[in-house]
Amino acid sequence: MKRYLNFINGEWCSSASEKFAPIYNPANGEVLGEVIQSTKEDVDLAVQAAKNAQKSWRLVPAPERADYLYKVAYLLKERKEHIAQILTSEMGKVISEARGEVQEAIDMAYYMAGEGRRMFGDTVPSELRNKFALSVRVPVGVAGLITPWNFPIAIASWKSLPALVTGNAVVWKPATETPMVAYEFVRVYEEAGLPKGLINLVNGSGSVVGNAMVDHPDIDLISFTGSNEVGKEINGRAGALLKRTSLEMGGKNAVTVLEDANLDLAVDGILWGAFGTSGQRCTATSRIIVHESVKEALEQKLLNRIGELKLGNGLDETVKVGPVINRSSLERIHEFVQIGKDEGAKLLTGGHYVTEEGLEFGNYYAPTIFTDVTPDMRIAQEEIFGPVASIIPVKSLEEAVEVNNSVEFGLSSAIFTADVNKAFQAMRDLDTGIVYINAGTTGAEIHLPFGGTKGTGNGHRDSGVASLDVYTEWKSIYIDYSGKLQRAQIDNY
Ligand code: UN1
Repeated sequence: MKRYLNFINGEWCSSASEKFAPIYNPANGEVLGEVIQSTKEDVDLAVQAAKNAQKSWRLVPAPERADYLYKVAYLLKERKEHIAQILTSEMGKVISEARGEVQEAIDMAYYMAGEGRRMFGDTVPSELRNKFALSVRVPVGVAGLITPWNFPIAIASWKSLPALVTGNAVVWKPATETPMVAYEFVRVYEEAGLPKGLINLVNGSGSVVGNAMVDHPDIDLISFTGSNEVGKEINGRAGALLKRTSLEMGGKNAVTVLEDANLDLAVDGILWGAFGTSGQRCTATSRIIVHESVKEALEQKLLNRIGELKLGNGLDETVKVGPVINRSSLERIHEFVQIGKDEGAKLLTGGHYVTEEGLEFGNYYAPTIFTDVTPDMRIAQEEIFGPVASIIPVKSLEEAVEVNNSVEFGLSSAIFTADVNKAFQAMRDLDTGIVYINAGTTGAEIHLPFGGTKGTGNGHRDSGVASLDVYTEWKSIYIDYSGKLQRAQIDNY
């Protein structure tokens, strides 16, 4: 059985714990390998290696640092199919989406490599004569990355690439469910020749490895994507140490369909947004806010099309919806369906496990739509992270915006309308970090900031140029060439 190890200071290594956990294929329950469960001591070693390596890395010119990122991009491109196959086996998303995800990492590598020659600072006029003022970005130090299983390579790329190009070293804890993709990504960094100690991989649980990272005095920042519960805990622990955190913690994203919308287009957007990746995206569509005059027509069109969503093993190219990640997730989704029924929502379609022949050993759930949902119901408020969406009827754009904004999260929203005035109004008023007009809630591009308002995060952004703010400090520099001591802010001294 293949064993997946840690990568510390340029070496693949085990842990003193000598404990391994099985890696499952969610499509059929097959054991794919096993992964080392690390201890706090492994985190210490990784941090030490990172701290050491960063001392010289910060002095390497950024365009030279970027050369490694170009190599990462080329290697990822070469191995795209190989990594995508592993991603589907380990995580379950369908192969076309897995390819798309690896592409997201490739794009991010090229984009961030370009940053090595930009990474703009500012030059500004000084208050005083013969004085020059500028501000530049400098690395923070050692970046601790904690990443989720639903986008095991894309999200790791959003964090590790900007961290490295700006001159930091990395200690990375991938999700326990997806260590094989993490291994593949680190192999790419290794083969790109990245100097040892700059990327360190520590596998294991959040409660041991994650906490040790958050508490470690020599990890200068934590960048985390995952559940709200864990994000809040990280925020509390890191906050007590005045440690910088960048947190991205999910959504309760809505598509709004107005009375003048192209309904077929809206249905395309809803099916892809709600059931792509089996609804396991932070950006997944889980609410459908619809003008009451087109509610029935929309429901009918959704029902006509839902049968297209063939369930199965994502390695089968004809499959549209893969399994969910594990049993406990499957059960949690089903519990939400029960809650929806108890709250009085009407089940339009789905609402059950799928155990037909060939799928009986996997974690399959039928694409599910509730209707006549009211905005205060739990199924309309809480993140389900599965293939379940709720239709909420409204009477106007204003009401739609109010419903859209009446949840604790603010990641993504979408509106379908043919009225340009309404589109602009929605663009302004939808309180989310990402807004789509006439497109679904998923599919953010890597060169734009990714993140959200309210409970979705703490104001930082992944990807896009904004992500540089997570991994750099500003240093302001004043150069006085007057030859005498000039006192700022003091008149006639
Ligand atoms: C996530 O689910 O956390 O915008 C990331 C999207 C993808 C990334 C999703 N590009 O849906």
